[in-house]
Amino acid sequence: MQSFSILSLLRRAFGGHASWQPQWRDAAPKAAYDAVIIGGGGHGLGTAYYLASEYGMRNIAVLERGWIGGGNTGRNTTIIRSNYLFDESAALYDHALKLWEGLSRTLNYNVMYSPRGVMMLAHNVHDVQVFKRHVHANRANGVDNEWLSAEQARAFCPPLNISPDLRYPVLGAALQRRGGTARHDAVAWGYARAADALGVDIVQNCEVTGIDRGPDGAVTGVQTTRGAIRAPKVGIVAAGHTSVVMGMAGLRVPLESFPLQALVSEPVKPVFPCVVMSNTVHAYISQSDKGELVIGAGTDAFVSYSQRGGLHIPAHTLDAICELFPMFRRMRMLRNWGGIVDTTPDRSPIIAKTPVPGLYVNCGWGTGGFKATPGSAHVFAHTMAQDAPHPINAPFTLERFRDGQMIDEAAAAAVAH
Ligand code: FAD
Ligand code: PYC
Repeated sequence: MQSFSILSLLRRAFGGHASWQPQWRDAAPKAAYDAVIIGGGGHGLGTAYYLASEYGMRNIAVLERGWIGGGNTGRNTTIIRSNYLFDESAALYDHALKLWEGLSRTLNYNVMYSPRGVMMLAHNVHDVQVFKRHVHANRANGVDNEWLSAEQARAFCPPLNISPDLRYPVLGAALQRRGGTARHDAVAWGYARAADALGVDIVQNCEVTGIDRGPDGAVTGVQTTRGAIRAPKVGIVAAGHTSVVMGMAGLRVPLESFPLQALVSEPVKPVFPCVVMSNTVHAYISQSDKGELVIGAGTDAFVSYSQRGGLHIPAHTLDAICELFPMFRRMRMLRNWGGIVDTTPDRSPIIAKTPVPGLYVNCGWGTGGFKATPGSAHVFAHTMAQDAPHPINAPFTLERFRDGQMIDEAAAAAVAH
């Protein structure tokens, strides 16, 4: 009888590699492509996947200066929802939510999308009014959202403390039942594997250091730490560093980069059934499938490219968590980290052509782009392939900051800035 070691069983199960991470060709870059994407996060890899799968563009590459998913995609608290206020945003984020619903099947890779419900707590009259306004606006757009009393909120999330004695008592909550979480790095891996299978080159450890333009001003390619690459189309999807990369083409963007932090606890048995967010006391929390409580904080008050952030921010967040969920007071926190988020003045993204022919940009997701990953990638692929925006991203231009056509989603961002 044949015997198997655990390692050989894992190798058989995971295609020859004793790892949960799927394998793709870690390609060396070619000298020329039909298009390159700068940035191997979920948005960049997803864009490459849709360019290949929906537009037949297979001679393309994703250039990542570190490792794929090592940016904000692998650092976020994975909250997915589409309860934004304005019509333009509802269309964009709900497009993404619908794609999340079938993404594991589309990619043939389990991204662990879990629509467990996202509940946003109201702690004062202003919160109640704002959230009710969101509930009504969302429903008018066909996006699910409902108002709960404090008692209904606790029935939905039993660990929640609704005592009127709290410094910021819970007065009610807005609940989007289709909202939830997904496994962040699986999203990068799933898109990478599926794009690779269609012939896309994924090049890690390849930093873009320059953008080349021809005599007519149009893009002709990029300079990288692994040599020059020619390409008539270049997509910038480099969250946290968009201003730096756009600067290589001589363009300025209305973005500020801030550290945003998160932390996880020691793993415990399933105890927390949903996602809860509170902008007023400032905390948001869910439980991962590994059992860790996943907790997020606000941005630091100063701009920075540091992937760390000030210590007082997570400390303040833990105060808020302990007041709202007293049963977590004795838990230990395991680790915390930061990511760099690019924030626009109206807290909405830019997904657009730029004034430089052949150069496209997808940026400005601030604290909230994970939820948008499939939708953003899908419409950005359309924009790059057709050299024209998809109707869904048509309002998310660079020019709106010049023309005043803002889409102000500061309240829906739900993270303290
Ligand atoms: P990234 O994953 O950051 O990918 C960009 C990539 O570009 C990086 O890998 C980087 O290395 C690469 N790059 C940069 N410069 C270059 C260059 N010159 N050459 C080559 N490559 C380059 N959003 C939500 O919706 N829900 C949440 O719960 C949530 N929580 C968050 C919590 C934290 C702590 C943080 C930091 C963010 C959170 N976000 C959340 C926001 C979300 O993570 C981001 O908006 C989203 O992941 C951005 O994805 P991306 O693919 O655009 O960027
Ligand atoms: O956009 O839902 C969100 C979010 C939660 C935490 C950080 N961003």
